[in-house]
Amino acid sequence: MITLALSKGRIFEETLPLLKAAGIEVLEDPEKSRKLIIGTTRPDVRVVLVRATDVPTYVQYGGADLGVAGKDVLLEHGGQGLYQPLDLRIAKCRMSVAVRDDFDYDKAVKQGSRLRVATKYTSCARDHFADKGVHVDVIKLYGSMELAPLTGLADAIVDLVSTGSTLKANHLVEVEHIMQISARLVVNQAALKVKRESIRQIIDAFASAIPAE
Ligand code: PRT
Ligand code: MG
Repeated sequence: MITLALSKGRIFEETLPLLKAAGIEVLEDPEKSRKLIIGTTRPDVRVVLVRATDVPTYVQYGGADLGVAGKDVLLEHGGQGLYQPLDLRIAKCRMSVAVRDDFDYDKAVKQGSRLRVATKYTSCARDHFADKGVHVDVIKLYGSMELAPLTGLADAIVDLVSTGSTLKANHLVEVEHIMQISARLVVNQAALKVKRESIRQIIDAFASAIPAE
């Protein structure tokens, strides 16, 4: 049996065409079903639905043989024990620094002010500001980062941006682009040895179906 870990929402939706290329179709719609384990048209392949941030953990410890996770999630997890053969170029966005539209970020940085930064991505945020030589207090949040600068909790946030409409709706502006994000295929290293043939076939089929840049 091959177990693939996916998260509901954009990762699941955007992985479907890649699965199809591997001859795999899921038998249930996770938005309608409450099942956490979904069968596929291949009796030897099943999908487990987990939180996006739990995908690397499931694959690392062998709860799943393969998984699809955003680069943001993998960087925060650390990637220990994971083989990352493919950038799938799906679920794309960018990781950015944003502030209130009335906050002078460049001035604050030039003055060497200590900045309060709220984010879910504490490790990426620390690395980014350390590289810039900017002193920061990083505040860990689990959601709705956009609210932090509006309430005075933080001067800036590090968050993912795709269309920019969430920032705009909350009177925030992007002031720095940290990195491009897309989802990666991750594989458990022990599973790759034991189930080499089946996993190779899936990796090769996914590779042939990755969307063009
Ligand atoms: O939502 P939930 O709390 O259940 O979990 P999650 O946010 O971890 O999962 P999900 O499905 O939202 O995201 C899974 C992966 O999709 C992330 O790890 C990213 O790699 C990738 N991805 C791509 C995104 C976005 N685009 C994205 N726009 N993840 C989140 N967003 C959010 C962003 O955080 C912000 O709140 O969308 C909002 C901004 O969108 P725009 O279009 O208004 O700019
Ligand atoms: Mg989300």
